Amino acid sequence: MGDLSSILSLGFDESRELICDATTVHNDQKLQGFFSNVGMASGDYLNFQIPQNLVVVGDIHGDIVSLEKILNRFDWESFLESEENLLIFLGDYVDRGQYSLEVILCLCKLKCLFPKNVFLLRGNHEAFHYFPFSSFNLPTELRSKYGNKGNDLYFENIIPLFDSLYGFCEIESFALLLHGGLPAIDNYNFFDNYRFHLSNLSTRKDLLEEILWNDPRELAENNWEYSNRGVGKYFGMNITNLWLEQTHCKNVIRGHEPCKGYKTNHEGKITTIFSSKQPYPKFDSAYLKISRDEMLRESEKIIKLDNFIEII
Ligand SMILES: [Mn+2]
Repeated sequence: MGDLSSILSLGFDESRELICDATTVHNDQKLQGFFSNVGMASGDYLNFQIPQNLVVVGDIHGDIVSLEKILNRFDWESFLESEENLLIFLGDYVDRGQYSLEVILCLCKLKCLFPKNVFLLRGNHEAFHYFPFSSFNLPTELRSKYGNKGNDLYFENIIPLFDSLYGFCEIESFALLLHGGLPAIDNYNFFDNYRFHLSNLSTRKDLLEEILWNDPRELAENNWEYSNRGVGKYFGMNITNLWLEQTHCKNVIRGHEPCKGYKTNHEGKITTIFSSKQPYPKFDSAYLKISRDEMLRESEKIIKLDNFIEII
């Protein structure tokens, strides 16, 4: 894993320093508002023009082995040398798997090495203090590794890192990227100013809950239904069509649901990518890689993204 394997031998203080450094990079980017020639950040919202190449990685859930395989498969070091290439992670880095801290450190290292082309979105597992649920095991992992210091690391350093993650990404005229799903908007006025709303997710708990927790479903009648998860909603194709029409995008790319590497919903407009294997032996780990030419193909309104998924 080149430089990245060094994170496996980091001591407590060095680990904390790396997490703080990545948090600072995020917060500086959000404050400055603009950061590269292919895109910009405004608070929690990222906006890009179509990059030269795009790689998207779904839920990792503490599976450092799958993460390493994926990074090696697309040769991360040469890929990230060009600032025209983007690497976007869809959230849910921690819990369930055994190596949550190592995954966090690896992603922090990537962000610090390549701040302009590595972007980390927030998953529901990175928002525990907003939406608590019972299967959360990262604090336990940290306590068993470092005792009380592990607790401090979680509350003093990891929670601020999670709060610094981006919430929503738009690649103009191509795709909307987010962890869970599209909020079930019923007021069209929302779209007059949707970028502003999405840039302030930390003060819009209603939107944040849906973005982190929603799932697409093939609903026959309703626009949306309550989710069995107890948080968030199931959203139907009407919601997907509304968002895509209003934003002039063709695809939605999200994670959040375990699957055999990927699945599609809503006539192929939504692609789910899942990149964790160790905690989910029945499922597969995959990532998406697509080039600028492929993203630009105008002839088809919906680009079938399953052609660009690699299962590892
Ligand atoms: Mn999730």
